[in-house]
Amino acid sequence: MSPGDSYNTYTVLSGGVGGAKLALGLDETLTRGQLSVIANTGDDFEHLGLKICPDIDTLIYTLAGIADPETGWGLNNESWQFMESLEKLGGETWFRLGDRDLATHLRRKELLETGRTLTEVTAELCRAMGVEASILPMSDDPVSTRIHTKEGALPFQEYFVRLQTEPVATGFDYAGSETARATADVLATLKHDSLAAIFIAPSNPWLSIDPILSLGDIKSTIIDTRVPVVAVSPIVAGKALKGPTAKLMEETGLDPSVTSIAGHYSELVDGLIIDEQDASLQDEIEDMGLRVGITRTVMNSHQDKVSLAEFAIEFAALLGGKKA
Ligand code: FO1
Repeated sequence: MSPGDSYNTYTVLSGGVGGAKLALGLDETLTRGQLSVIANTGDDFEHLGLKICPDIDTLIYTLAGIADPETGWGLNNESWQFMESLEKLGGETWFRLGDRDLATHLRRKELLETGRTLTEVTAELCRAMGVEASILPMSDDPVSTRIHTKEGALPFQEYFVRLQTEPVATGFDYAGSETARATADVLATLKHDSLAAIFIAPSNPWLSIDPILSLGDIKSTIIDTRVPVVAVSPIVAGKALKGPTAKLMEETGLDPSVTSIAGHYSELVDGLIIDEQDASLQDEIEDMGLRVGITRTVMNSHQDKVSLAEFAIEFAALLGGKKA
């Protein structure tokens, strides 16, 4: 970013682990106050009397540099005494809550019970953990992602964790999204006149991004924005880097390719960033009206995350204003 640019803030829509990697790269590349992250809350659920917000916590922990590097969720150097004791007492332990992670959930519960919104509580947790970027829950109202299967509609964490994404998916819905409102902070960020670009992180489009877009105001604001909107494909060479994206695509009749991702986002984005391994599909995607950025999108090292973020910022700047 050259200094003095009036368009110098960025917003990224993100779910958990995959999206958090790009958010971290952007946070490292940008300076204080330049990045806001719109976090998916469709995975949130009440469990053991706690309000669990997995994507928010994964984003906070990742940007704070304290996330478990193996799983991407939960905390590094964790201990599991609480889970072991709960097991002995006959409690549910299929959803793993580490001893340090437990403090986050208890503190969130305590703050929510004072009447603070999820947005305010999330800002408080970010402050406590030294995260400067603003992590904005998509809504302060409940929205629950459900996966439709032959056995019926499954709540997200039942599908994702307890059943290890085994069931065959036939569709999705986001319960509550008809009445849930995007928060004022989210809409202000998306409409801010300092905004330079909107990014859609390489999270699962159906499980992590669409819940955010299911909030009417957010989708319409993104469609109407004058700034470039750029998505990073979560699929590389027909495979998802993490999670069930490719499996879900096959189960719902989609070819697990970057072309299908382009089709999913074509009404919303100006450009799609794909991995070098998918370069041969550039023309096909450009024929859909999208600009294509080609780079290494597989993020293993810290530098990978920073390089992809820098590429995304440059690519968005190239796109300039919204397509006519
Ligand atoms: N994912 C798992 O696969 N198994 C778990 O036991 C688990 C526990 C967990 C605890 C806190 C948290 O913030 C996330 C946790 N996750 C776990 C990940 C979570 O299910 C996913 O990160 C998201 O919901 C999908 O992005």
